[in-house]
Amino acid sequence: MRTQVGIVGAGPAGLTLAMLLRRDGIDCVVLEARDRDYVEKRVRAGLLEQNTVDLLRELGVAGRLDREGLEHGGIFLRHDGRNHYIDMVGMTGRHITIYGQQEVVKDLIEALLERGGDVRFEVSDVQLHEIESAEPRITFTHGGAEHELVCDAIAGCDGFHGVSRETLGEHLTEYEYTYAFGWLGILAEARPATDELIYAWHERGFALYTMRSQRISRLYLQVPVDEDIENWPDDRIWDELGTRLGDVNTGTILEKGITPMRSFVAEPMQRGRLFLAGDSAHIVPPTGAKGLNLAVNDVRLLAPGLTKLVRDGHTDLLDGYSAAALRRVWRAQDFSNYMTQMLHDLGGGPFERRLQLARIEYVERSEAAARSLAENYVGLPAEPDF
Ligand code: RFL
Ligand code: PHB
Repeated sequence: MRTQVGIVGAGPAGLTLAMLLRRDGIDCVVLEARDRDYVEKRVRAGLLEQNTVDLLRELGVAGRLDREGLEHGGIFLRHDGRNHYIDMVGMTGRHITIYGQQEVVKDLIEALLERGGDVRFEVSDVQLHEIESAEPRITFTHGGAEHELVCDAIAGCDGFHGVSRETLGEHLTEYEYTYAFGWLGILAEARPATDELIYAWHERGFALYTMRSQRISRLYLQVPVDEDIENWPDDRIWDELGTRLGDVNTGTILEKGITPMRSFVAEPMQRGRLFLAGDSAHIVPPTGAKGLNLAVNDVRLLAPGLTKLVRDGHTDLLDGYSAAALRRVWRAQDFSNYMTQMLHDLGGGPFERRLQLARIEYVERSEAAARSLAENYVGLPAEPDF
């Protein structure tokens, strides 16, 4: 088999890239390890930056997002039993939108297939070969048979546990920071008791109140990284959320799980004809809500370079891909780390906790501090402006 761009992974990065390339008339094949149903139901992120929403609109896949997405103007910071509103639209003119990542994925898959896109689900044994040549290849198993896909370039959009980063091995420099805590997240059939997200500092640890619709709430609790979900029957979860967040509407818990927190960057995000995008190259802790947005930004930068390579063999745009993408990745790393360090119990004792409160109060009192948080949270303008 032959295609112009082989894309490994049908998450937000791989699917958005496929849409961008198809718009330019470039052939691509998306190879995904999981089945379609699994990919469309995987509950993860929910917060889209204005840049992300704008790109999905530009691609003509935002019909349902525009109808069902919840547009937000800011967030509440909570501590000592009080909520303080940060008016982000007022300070930046930009919105954020709540719309589940799995809904984005569903919409992208539907649009891609409708437009004649080629997505193969349930592939296994994916291996990348000769990435430094002009004809890199992907071998994989699908439907019980072995296949080979010859490409002009490969996009490694296969997430943190994929094979693409592994293929680059010793050529990468990896930066990593792990945290002693994770997030216990639930999805619940309950009307959100707040109209804006609440990020809560509490002496028992961080909590976040977010939502998916007028009927579905999503809530998170900071827990130790090695915590067993078995220790958290539903009643305990609701009690703890009530303690940390104040007014919480309870309901049936539809899903629960614990996610470890990690900061990670692999550099450079390219070698030869293999280009990494999204979680395969970087992970941020979810406190800044940046992961999916970074994945989409990567492919927004990558697509024009791939198009130029395929059309006229020039690599000049691609040569600058990693540096351009990493600029935003490191900005987001810093912001996500700042939000995480400000709001979680880091285990450093009372002095550290008082410093955190001083930092939060600074954001509440100083417009300069609030504006800095706001412009990072809603997403800095898309390259090349930033
Ligand atoms: P994905 O979504 O992991 O997709 C990678 C795809 O590749 C497939 N795959 C393979 N396919 C073929 N062969 C292989 N060998 C393969 N290995 C893996 C996988 O099955 C998968 O389908 O990566 P992508 O596209 O880079 O997207 C990144 C985002 O998923 C991620 O950054 C966000 O979910 C992070 N995140 C958040 N991001 C935000 O922007 N806003 C948020 O509010 C937000 N909240 C969150 C989050 C992540 C969370 N968890 C569970 C990690 C909240 C949580 C709790
Ligand atoms: C979510 O809605 O799942 C969400 C929102 C904001 C975050 C993290 C997760 O910072």
